[in-house]
Amino acid sequence: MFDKILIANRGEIAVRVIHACRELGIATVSVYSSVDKESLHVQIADEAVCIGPKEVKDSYLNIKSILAACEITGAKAVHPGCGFLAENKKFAKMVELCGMKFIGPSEKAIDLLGDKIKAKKLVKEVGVPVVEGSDGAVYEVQHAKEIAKKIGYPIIVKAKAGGGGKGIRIVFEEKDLESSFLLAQSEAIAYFGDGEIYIEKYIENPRHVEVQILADEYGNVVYLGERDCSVQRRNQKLIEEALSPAVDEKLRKKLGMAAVKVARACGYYNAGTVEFLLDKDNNFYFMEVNTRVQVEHGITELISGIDIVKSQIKIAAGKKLKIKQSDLNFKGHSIECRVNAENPEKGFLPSPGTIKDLNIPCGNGIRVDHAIYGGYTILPYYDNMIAKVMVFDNTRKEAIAKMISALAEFIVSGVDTNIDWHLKVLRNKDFRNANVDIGFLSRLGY
Ligand code: MV4
Repeated sequence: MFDKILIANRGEIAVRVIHACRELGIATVSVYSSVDKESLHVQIADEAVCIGPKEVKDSYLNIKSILAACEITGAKAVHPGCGFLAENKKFAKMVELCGMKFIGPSEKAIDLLGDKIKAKKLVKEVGVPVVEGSDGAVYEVQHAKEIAKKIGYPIIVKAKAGGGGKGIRIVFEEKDLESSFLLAQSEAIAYFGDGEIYIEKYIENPRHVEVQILADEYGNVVYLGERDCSVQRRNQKLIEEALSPAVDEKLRKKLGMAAVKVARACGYYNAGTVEFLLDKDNNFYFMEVNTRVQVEHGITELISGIDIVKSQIKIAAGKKLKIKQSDLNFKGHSIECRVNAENPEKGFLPSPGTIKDLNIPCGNGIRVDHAIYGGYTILPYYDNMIAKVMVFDNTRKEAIAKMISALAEFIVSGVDTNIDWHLKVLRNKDFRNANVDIGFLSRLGY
């Protein structure tokens, strides 16, 4: 096992990784930007190294500086958390070239799965359902029109290097295709430096259902059930649940086996998430693989009893998965609400500032992952998510009641938060009836 791990991230995920390391008896190194010294991940780590100024490109995305911090402290492995460098193949490669272990999948798997066209082709070859569309990249508007005519509108135009919803455009009629195609292309160049585009039939009002997997370096793969992340606004997830209320035992097994097949097809190891769309008739389609631990991993931990972050570390240390699929059973229902420092009445305007009064909910079946404390200043330079409130209970109905009870006790003064907004959504009739899809919040005007 590693004796020291450097965590190349900040906020609640860095704190989460530090906890896992501590439980495994591993020393921890935090990194921080010059304005981030007061952050919780810096305070609780065994050591901390400043890696640059406030701008993320010069600190949390500064590969050279992070590798230097590893060298100085003698860290044996790097956990990238989520976001920042977590899905950066160059970073994964550099960490390993410097003689350390990257806690995540191989550079090769990150590379393959980062190319959505390659990933889709491979997944299709192994017999996992994908959405009908172009056969690879489309370079000309005229070609796009021909494909769209064949598969029928609406269609969706996507960036090969995309993911998480950037560089995508939905097109309902041919007259809008040209402008959408060109917009997606220029957005893709701007965001990813790669303008390659592909086309799919647009699946209307689907659910976003994603399967958590764990795989070791010896070909053992298990799935930990799915999460339903349909309650999202402009590609930002706000409420997630595990398991999905739309998935029954039979479908769960099919989704799980499909996710495992995808992992095997690309020689995947460590933790990963295979994302699917689920249409009204419960047909599922592969979308993409997230090659990192995700923000919402905690709700899967609650229903499966598996510590995903500790598993990641053990896998990276070369240990075999101890669990088999037949050992796993998923129990109860869990929900997560992402609490952000923002004002929903002002278009979800971020609300950085200093926290004064603070009461974090607690109690039976309540878990709050966060990186805040009274007197802490939420900085305007980084993510405004301040806490993930997770609840676990026997049924979905009880979990919703528990979440309402927990959030009502969550007091944060000094900054605006979306806590009351969450309480409103939790009381919404469609949400309570699990009648949601990815358009749910936009239909409510959010
Ligand atoms: C789609 C889709 C509907 N039909 N593809 C692409 C990346 C991702 N993670 C979600 N993506 C989607 N792909 C087809 N063929 C719907 C989504 C989608 C979405 C699209 C636009 C705005 C918000 C969205 C939220 C979830 C899923």
